[in-house]
Amino acid sequence: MKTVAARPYPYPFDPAHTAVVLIDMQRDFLEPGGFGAMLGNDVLPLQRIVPACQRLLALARRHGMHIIHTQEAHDPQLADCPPSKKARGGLSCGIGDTGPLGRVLVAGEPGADFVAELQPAPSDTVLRKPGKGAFHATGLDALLHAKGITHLLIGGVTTEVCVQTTMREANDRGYECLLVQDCAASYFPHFHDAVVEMVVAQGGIVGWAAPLSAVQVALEG
Ligand code: TIU
Repeated sequence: MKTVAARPYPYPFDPAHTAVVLIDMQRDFLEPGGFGAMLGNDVLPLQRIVPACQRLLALARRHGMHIIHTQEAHDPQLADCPPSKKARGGLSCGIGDTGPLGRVLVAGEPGADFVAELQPAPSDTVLRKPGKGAFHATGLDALLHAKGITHLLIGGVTTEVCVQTTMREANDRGYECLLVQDCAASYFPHFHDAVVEMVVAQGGIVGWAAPLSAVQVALEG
C-alpha cells in the first residue's frame, strides 16, 4: 500500500488496484474552434494542465497502473445525444454541426481526438461517453470490476463538469477517488477551486484531493 498526503486526510491505495482516469483531454475542449470555444470559453486554462497530465500518465505507466482516457463524443447519427443536449446554449455551430475541427463532439472527427501530447498508448483504455459523467451509458463500472480496480486517480477537464460528475458517480458506486488537483482545470478557475473544496469538505464527502507532487512522493519518495 502507498499513502498520499491528501486532503482531508491521507489517501491509501494499492497501485495494482488503481486506475488513472483522465477525463476528456480532447481538441474539442482544449483548442480554439472546438466545442469549448464555441460555448464562449477561453481555452488557455485547460491547455496549461497538459504537461502535468503527461507527468501523471508517465507516473502511472512506471507503476503499472491502468490508464483510462474518456472521450465525450457522439455517434455520427447523434443517436446517443439527447435533443436537450444538442439544443442547449442555442449555438449557431453546436453538437453535430461542422466547425473548424470537424463535426462538433462527434466520434472520429478531429475535434473529438485527444490532444497530441496525450494520445493513448495501445495498452490504455479509451472510453467514449455520451454524457458528462463517465459511468452514464458506458461499460466503465463493468470494466473496473473486471480489472479489480477499487481506487481512481482522476484528472482532466473540466473540473466542475465532466470531472466532478464522474467523481460523484464513482463515489456513489464505492470507488475511492482522489482528484489530482493540478491535473484538472476549468474554463472558470474559481469553479475549479470550489470543486476541490467541495470534494474534501465534510470529511471527504466525495473523496480526496492532492497535487500530483504528493502522488509522486507516495509512489517514489
Ligand atoms: N463545457 C464544459 O465545461 N465541459 C463540457 O462540456 N464537457 C466536459 O467537461 N468534458
